[in-house]
Amino acid sequence: MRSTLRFTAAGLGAALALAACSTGAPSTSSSSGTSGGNDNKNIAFVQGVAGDEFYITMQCGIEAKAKELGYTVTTQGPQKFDPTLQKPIVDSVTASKPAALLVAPTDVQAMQAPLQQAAAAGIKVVLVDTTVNDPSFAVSEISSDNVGGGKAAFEAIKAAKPSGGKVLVISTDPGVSTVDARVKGFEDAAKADSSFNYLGVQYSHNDPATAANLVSSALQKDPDIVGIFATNLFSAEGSATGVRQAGAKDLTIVGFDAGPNQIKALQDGTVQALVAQQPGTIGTDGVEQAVAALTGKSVEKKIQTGFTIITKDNLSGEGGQAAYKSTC
Ligand code: T6T
Repeated sequence: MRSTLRFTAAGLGAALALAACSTGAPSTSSSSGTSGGNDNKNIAFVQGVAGDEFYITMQCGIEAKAKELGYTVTTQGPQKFDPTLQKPIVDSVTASKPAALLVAPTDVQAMQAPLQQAAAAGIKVVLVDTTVNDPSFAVSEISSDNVGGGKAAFEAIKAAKPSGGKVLVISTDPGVSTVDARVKGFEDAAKADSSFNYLGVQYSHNDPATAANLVSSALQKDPDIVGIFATNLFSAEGSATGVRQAGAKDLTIVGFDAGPNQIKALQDGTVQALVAQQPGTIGTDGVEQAVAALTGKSVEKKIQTGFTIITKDNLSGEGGQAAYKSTC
């Protein structure tokens, strides 16, 4: 396994002490280049959900690398992060027989069979971001160090609240490999530190309004919560709204992902730190591995990408550079 893990946390301690390209419709990018001996130059990208800046940034990386290597990309994503909506998209992609499929499965179990069928049809399947229970059919898997990111999120809360207290996690749904791993990294670290009281995880179904309500109710029950870890973009957006609505001032929110709304919440001071992934790199690595498999070159079975902790302190430098794109 190649590990491209890069963890940059410049300025974290100081800052914490203070405190489309994509729609449901397929979009196609083409290139006039050529590569290899195979005539089929079509790569399909199926996002976890359309309109999510994490996947839009990944799409930008995929399109750029595909163009360089002489491939055409068609991107589609379900309107919700939901396997019942993603499965028909995958089934129709399989029927259209692209050379390769880059896909972020929305559930470890429900997407197993449809993706296995894609691979059985001769399509080179690369899992980008999320995975399934048995990924052995995939030529490669590329994702962030999600357990490490969850642990880093706990450390960020601890840096802001060194005397400890109650901490809560807001996630999307159980069965999503990435966010489950982030919860685990956070939970293990929180439970290992006796000055913190881990209140557990609540699920927002990837809906910011639900996340906001969960946070409001949690703060009514436990007004002394000192930290919230929101495991992805929409959980973080909703958690920030919930904290704002509750008027809670002395609370640290650390969110995974760095879309424009998260950056704004950081600038406003509602959120104190963001764990930014490298979705563009996941995309370019994904295309490289797919093309390696298609051209008979050696493939890396597993690639782990790193993350950057963004705070107000590094926003004008490497933090700002790690922010996600809304368009390519
Ligand atoms: O956090 C990313 C992604 O890694 C996760 O699998 C699902 O949520 C995001 O797309 C952000 O919304």
